Amino acid sequence: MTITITAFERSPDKGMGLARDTRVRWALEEVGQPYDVRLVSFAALKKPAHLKLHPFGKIPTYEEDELVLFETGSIVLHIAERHAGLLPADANARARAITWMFAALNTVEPPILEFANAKLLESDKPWSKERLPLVTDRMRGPLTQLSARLGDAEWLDGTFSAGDLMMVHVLQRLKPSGLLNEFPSLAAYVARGEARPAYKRAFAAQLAINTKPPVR
Ligand SMILES: N[C@@H](CCC(=O)N[C@@H](CS)C(=O)NCC(=O)O)C(=O)O
Repeated sequence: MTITITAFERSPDKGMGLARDTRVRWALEEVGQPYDVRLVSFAALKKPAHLKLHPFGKIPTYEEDELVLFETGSIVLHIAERHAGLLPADANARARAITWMFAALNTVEPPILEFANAKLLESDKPWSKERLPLVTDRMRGPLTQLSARLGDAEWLDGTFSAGDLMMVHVLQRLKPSGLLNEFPSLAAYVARGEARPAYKRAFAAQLAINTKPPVR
């Protein structure tokens, strides 16, 4: 079985690990599956060859022999279902871990992305000063609730799972703003995720690409 994923040739975050290929790399590292990476330029993302793999022209994609997947939720779930290490054996615990994956992607990530976009892409707009507090408050709600649910636990539901992997990666996007520090238990949770050897390998692999001098 050969696994190939796609990643940015040059990530806008310069290798901070926020690009979503990091989630997929992390999942593959957790389950011990080797993989190849095909680097894609921004221009190539929207060209027919890439659109055949990803209808929305984004990274990452996942190819495993004949199978082609896009959407990190689907890719990480596929990896977790086929290899031991990311989902518990007990059926109910497994369903709960998958629920946390969906919670990360459907409930927590959207307001974080809205906040990040408001800061990064809209700060020059005349309405930005008024909008940013609204967007920030919309994000604080789910973060407060997530922090309350996590409490002092190490992971969201017992042992580390694909649900934690997804949640930690989603929360990492808050780090540059400093906002994660408003929620010390979430900041510690993210730090625990980042301390995992599999995460460190995934992070180092994407950093190496993003710090390589450009080919002239
Ligand atoms: N929901 C998708 C989002 C994928 C996504 O937005 N990828 C970004 C990189 S992290 C991208 O390719 N952006 C470039 C673009 O949209 O042109 C997933 O989870 O896979």
